Amino acid sequence: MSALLLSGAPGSPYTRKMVALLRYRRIAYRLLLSTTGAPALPAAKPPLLPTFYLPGPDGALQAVTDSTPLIRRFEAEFAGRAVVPADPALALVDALLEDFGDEWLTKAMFHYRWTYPADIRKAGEVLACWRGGPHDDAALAATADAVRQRQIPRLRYVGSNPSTGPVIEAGYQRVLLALEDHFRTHRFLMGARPGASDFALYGQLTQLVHFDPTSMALAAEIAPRVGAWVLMMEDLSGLEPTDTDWLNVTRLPDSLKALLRETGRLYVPLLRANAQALQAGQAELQATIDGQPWVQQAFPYQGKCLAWLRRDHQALSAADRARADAVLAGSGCEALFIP
Ligand SMILES: N[C@@H](CCC(=O)N[C@@H](CS)C(=O)NCC(=O)O)C(=O)O
Repeated sequence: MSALLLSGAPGSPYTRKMVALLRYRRIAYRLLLSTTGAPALPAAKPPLLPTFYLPGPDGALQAVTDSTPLIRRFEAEFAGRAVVPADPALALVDALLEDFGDEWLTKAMFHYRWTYPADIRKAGEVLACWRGGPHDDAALAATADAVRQRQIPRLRYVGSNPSTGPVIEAGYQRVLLALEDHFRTHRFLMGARPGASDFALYGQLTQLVHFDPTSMALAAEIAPRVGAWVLMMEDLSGLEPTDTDWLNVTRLPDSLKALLRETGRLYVPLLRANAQALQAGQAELQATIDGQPWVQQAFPYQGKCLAWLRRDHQALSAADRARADAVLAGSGCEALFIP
């Protein structure tokens, strides 16, 4: 098969997630940093990064987005070096943490980047450099301003505001500490080899831990192992994983359980309130997260995330589901599977 074609950007956590995954899986790829000059490529709807251009049933290229189902598609299409754990109960835990990384940790990324002056300044300029060709100073200043003016008002879509900011930041710090603790004894979230959740958290943390100054300074202070892990995740092409490298789901380390507790504490109430709002046809969801009122636009996409997780939980055999439920009990995540 010829190299997979995708477009993306270094400042896009989901692009970083997928490029690192392709490297680890030794799937040849070509990354387009810009699609200008490639007019033959179809456009993704909605236009999200990364976009993959994959042959459809008629052989013509189709624009495909959404890292989570793409990872499963590539698991089926390319053999070996799987990122979905072999044990279905552990695979559910991995999928849950993947979603927490993709959908919750991205709130921290967006919040830090577009809240603090130093972060706004840097992201405006650097993201602008990645748009189009080289910029002279005036063009860079103008593009940086346009990027900022587009992104800052979008803070409300992720639910970041002065009352939720402290909840987002305290959550980010606890996640860093749980990861730091985990990396005292394990190389990856899923054991001695990475799972889909490793790549999801990695994607967001490329930005939080190594790009945006405020969240980066915090990580440097309290989580050196996390900083090292992020840089290592970038290229795992030389790792030789074996079947026994996965964690044993019946003996999950407390550090991983701490991450599940964060998922239950922060993300699960959001997913449930979002599902209720969507069901009632309401444009806004209202939740209480960590004791704070949380109001944001309801997201059909996160309704889909919840449906995928419920489908995966439902698809487990009774014995596997019992093992998964035993691990999730008391984390707050069990509430996801109660309709
Ligand atoms: N669920 C998607 C999310 C992708 C996504 O949200 N990408 C961001 C950039 S990191 C994007 O393209 N946002 C649209 C925009 O900025 O206009 C995935 O997993 O790939």
